Amino acid sequence: MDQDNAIYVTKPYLPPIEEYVQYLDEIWKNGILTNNGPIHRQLEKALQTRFGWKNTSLFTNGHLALEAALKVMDLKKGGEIITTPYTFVSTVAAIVNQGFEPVFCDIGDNCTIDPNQIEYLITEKTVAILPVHVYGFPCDTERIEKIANDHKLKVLYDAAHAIGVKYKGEDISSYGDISMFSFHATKLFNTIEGGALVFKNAELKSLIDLHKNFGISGQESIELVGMNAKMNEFQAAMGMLLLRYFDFMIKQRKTVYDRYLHNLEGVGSLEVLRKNDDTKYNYAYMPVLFKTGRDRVFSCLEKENIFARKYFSPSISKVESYKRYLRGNSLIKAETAAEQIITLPIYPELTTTQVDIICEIIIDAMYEGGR
Ligand code: T4K
Repeated sequence: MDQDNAIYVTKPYLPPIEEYVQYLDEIWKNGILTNNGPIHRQLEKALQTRFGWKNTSLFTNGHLALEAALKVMDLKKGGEIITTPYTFVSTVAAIVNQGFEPVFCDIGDNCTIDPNQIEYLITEKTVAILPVHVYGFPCDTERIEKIANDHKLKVLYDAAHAIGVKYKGEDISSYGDISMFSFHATKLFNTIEGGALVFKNAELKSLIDLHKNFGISGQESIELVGMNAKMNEFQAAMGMLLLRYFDFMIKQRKTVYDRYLHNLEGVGSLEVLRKNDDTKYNYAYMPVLFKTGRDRVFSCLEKENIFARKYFSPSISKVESYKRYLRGNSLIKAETAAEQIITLPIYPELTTTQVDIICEIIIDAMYEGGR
């Protein structure tokens, strides 16, 4: 690939510009740019209808949505939250920023948190579990729910990657107390930046909405110490449009995903990570573990202007600022996966020819290293 045709790990799908301009016209007419405007309200409803989401609140990004969730869950400050180190740093930063202690639990199948390890980490200070449906692969939600019920813990799912995923016939948001979805430009469904909380308890709706708007409940009333985390109308307009294209985007991604599987399955010393059974997947990422030679493959791709990523490397347990939270339990699976992972390019416009070229480079790089 020459530089002009470089391929990145993702490329946002953009709707026809004329369709966005129609929304711009509407925004210009309304004169409302943000603060729970009409398009924001439309998108909240449209997402609920499309995905069967229960109570929903939109945010300007996924990270602030996570922080807001931690604020409203009525958790004892300073408490411990069991989470995974195999995630984007946002997950753990949210825990620390909100005054809790992250406790890292190793991963199991599909790089999601290992329920077998969770119970060993529970102490009298544990207040919640924050698992991540990493790459859109559902966690073992049933085991996690049982542990949470047995120990009276809350469950907040980081579902940043999991929009549109169904597990055992249910939308992924139906598991846990609250789920956070990210609509960042790099996600399969984007609102430029953006995110949402979806939650079981309807009473939380007004509290969450207060928190994301400084705690303001009226012109002269401020009910609590809040934040500013509202989605604006330009973001919401992008979301309304991309909802029209959601099925198309998934279909295109599936074609790319299937081509990778066809080309890479059975190639020695690599493992294409797969969804668990009972999952209707969204093809959010194309994660591959290279048991040997990961960095050689990565740099061979880079030389050809193919910019894959090592999501999620390093394991957060290896990051200096977070090492103080280590408890001495083994995180070997997370740390090994972080050293072996490459997330390959996947997005609707990627062609099967491009996938074939990427796979050829990968296989050649592996042969060079003697496989
Ligand atoms: N929890 C989890 C598990 C998450 O993965 C994330 C975010 C969050 C929480 C927090 O949600 P948000 O607050 O972000 O809504 C990216 C994203 O910024 C981040 O949203 C995402 N996870 C993370 C996995 O990936 P970077 O630093 O890798 O992004 P960047 O700018 O290097 O972009 C990657 C590639 O995408 C670029 O090489 C080119 C392409 N790209 C990127 C942008 C921004 C485009 O083609 N167009 C674009 O507009 O973090």
